[in-house]
Amino acid sequence: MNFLLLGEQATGKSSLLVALYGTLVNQRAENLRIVRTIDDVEFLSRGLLAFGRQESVRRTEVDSQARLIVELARGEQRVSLDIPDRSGELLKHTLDSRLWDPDLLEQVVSADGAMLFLRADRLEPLEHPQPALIAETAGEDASPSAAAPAWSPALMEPDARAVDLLQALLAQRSRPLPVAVIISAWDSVSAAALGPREWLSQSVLLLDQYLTSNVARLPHAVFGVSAQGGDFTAGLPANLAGEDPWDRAYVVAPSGQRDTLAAPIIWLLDAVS
Ligand SMILES: Nc1nc2c(ncn2[C@@H]2O[C@H](COP(=O)(O)OP(=O)(O)OP(=O)(O)O)[C@@H](O)[C@H]2O)c(=O)[nH]1
Ligand SMILES: [Mg+2]
Repeated sequence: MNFLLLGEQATGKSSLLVALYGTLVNQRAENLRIVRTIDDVEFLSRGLLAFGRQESVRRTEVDSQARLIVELARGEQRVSLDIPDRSGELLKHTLDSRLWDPDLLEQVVSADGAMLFLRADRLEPLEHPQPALIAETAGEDASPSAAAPAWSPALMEPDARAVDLLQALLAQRSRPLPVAVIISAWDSVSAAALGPREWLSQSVLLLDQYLTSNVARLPHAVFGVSAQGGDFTAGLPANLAGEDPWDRAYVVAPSGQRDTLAAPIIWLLDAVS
């Protein structure tokens, strides 16, 4: 199975792969384990060491060819998994220039499923407008003229960019693409009690509506993911700091139940078969 990670810079793609690898290798996922690793997984082992020190993973370089290629056992079944970890900068460039990176295009056409990444702490709705915005719009010389930059795709809001991406992607495919929507840094969500789907419909409305109206071509499910288990910059609470990285990491499944990092992969495997 080829699964595609879709997300702009710093949306949590590599962090999820690292935590997923830790979960599988340490057999924390019920009924899913690694039989053998096929490619170099050093970047994942390094990531786990970083998580152990409460450090985030490094950003992925544009020319990186890192990928998770493993053979998994799911009960009696054997599944090969190939998940390239490309830099979010490549996707950003594709969206801004409206020209597919050839490598990315090949993956888009051949992928069996995808994970679409959005980072929760960047999308939480603002309770109050920011002072700078108020000043700009209420000021006497706040005419739309001089300071307004020319429109470009880079100025679109993250939810419009995500919809733009899915539209561009569907234009390249005739087959449906199952999508696990990953809300990363879920530990930073203030209204976590809402559950991932409800959070999406409140915080990323346009994407939520687009997914709903294209469910036949984009069967999907929404997961909250905390790959780090918390915010390293704020420091983890003592009870979490003493745990192994694969025990800190968690997923909130579409049902609202806490689950392991393997849950989005299991959903994708089911959606594809
Ligand atoms: N609070 C919190 N922050 C997280 C979590 N996972 C990732 N982050 C933050 O998100 C940043 C980016 O994560 P990465 O996994 O490197 O993101 P990426 O999508 O691989 O980014 P590129 O390699 O640039 O494409 C990290 O440096 C952390 O600051 C999490 O579980 N919780
Ligand atoms: Mg990365």
